[in-house]
Amino acid sequence: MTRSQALQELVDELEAEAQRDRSDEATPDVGIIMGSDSDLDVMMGSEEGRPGAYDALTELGFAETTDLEDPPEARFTFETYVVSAHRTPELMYTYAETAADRGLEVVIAGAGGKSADLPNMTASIAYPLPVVGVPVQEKSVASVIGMPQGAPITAVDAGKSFNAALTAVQILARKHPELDERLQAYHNELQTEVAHVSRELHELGTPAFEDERG
Ligand code: AIR
Repeated sequence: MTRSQALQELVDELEAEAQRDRSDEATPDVGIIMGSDSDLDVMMGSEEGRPGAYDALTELGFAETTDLEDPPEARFTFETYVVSAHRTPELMYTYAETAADRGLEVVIAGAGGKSADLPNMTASIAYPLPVVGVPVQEKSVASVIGMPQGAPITAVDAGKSFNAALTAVQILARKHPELDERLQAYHNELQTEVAHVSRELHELGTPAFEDERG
């Protein structure tokens, strides 16, 4: 099958980037790929729906790299691409094969449909780089997590890209104490929120609490 020129250019750019010698600080730490831009709301989060990987990473101080020649000032960064296991298998292969050489420490991969093969194939090709799989829909769960022994993937429940990002940062935090602190501070905020709600419900009683919530 012939490759489109636009696809070939992306493949060439990833391969060229893998040959470059940039510092750890200049390259993205987390790579996010999804099977289609129709996965964007689930993978990155949307105002109407649930928060996603974008929201989790930015909350933890990560910035999105869109131009490697002009990276964000933030120390920790992520990159985002659409990569389809079935429509663009060469791009998937190159993305996964070059991921470690391009400086990524962990990849978050999401796909939907019944043949959600991007996460599991990326995990196999990028191994031993860790890949966190996100089934974009319920029907994608089996194909994301169903890996044979010896070919691991870490995966979250359907649509839980926010948690996938937290897992990615947990992996990075083993090497970067700063991220460990940010994860603990995030969890502390969660605990405070629950504690406040708990006290309010208890002290107002159910009907008044419901009224207050609108
Ligand atoms: N997909 C795309 N290429 C391979 C797969 N499995 C998935 C996408 C998306 C769904 O197919 O991840 O969830 C439908 O994609 P689209 O582009 O038709 O909206």
